[in-house]
Amino acid sequence: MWNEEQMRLYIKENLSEGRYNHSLAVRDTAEKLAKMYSGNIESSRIAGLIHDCAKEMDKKEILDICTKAGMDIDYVLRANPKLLHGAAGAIIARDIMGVQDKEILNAIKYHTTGKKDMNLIEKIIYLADYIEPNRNFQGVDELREATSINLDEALLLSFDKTIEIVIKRGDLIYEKTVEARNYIICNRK
Ligand code: DGI
Ligand code: FE
Ligand code: FE
Repeated sequence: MWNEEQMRLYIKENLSEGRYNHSLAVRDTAEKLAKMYSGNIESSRIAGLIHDCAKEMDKKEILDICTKAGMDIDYVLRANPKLLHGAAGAIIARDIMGVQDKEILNAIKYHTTGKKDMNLIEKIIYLADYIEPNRNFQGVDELREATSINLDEALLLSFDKTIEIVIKRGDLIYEKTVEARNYIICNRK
């Protein structure tokens, strides 16, 4: 597997300056959350650093990579190939960077949509992506506060916010985003 420095250079080469800085901020935020919730610090840093490594590839390239890797692409994904930048990123992490750790790969794969029954590192990366210090949408401070209290409640707020945004845009909602939200409500203590 590449070391962190090689990964950092890859994303510096392949992403705009803004998204490169976002990636470093997600790495650092993921590390903080891993410390706060007793997650794996090294894995969280790596997944945070490279989660968006495929974000600036064009749609056709993203679809190509995912198709070649044997994923099936439903009508929502076909209409919104950018939803697959996490899946494509996980394939790049595996095939180019030599990452074999399933936890890291899945945290990258599901960082945009979430999924039902997420594990700790998947939650950490999803939320770190949402709340890193450069983010400044309305409600982000509430989300930061929620993240420091309860990961599941913070995730629920994030899914609700994402779904609202997608509806306002008139876009399709991906089933995994809905399942991610419903799962938390059904499994609340
Ligand atoms: O890659 P980032 O910009 O850092 O963040 P991200 O990977 O969370 O991507 C955010 C985008 O993903 C945002 O534009 C909303 C979109 N998204 C998330 N869930 C869905 C969705 N878009 C659609 N159409 N449907 C979804 O279910
Ligand atoms: Fe992303
Ligand atoms: Fe991101």
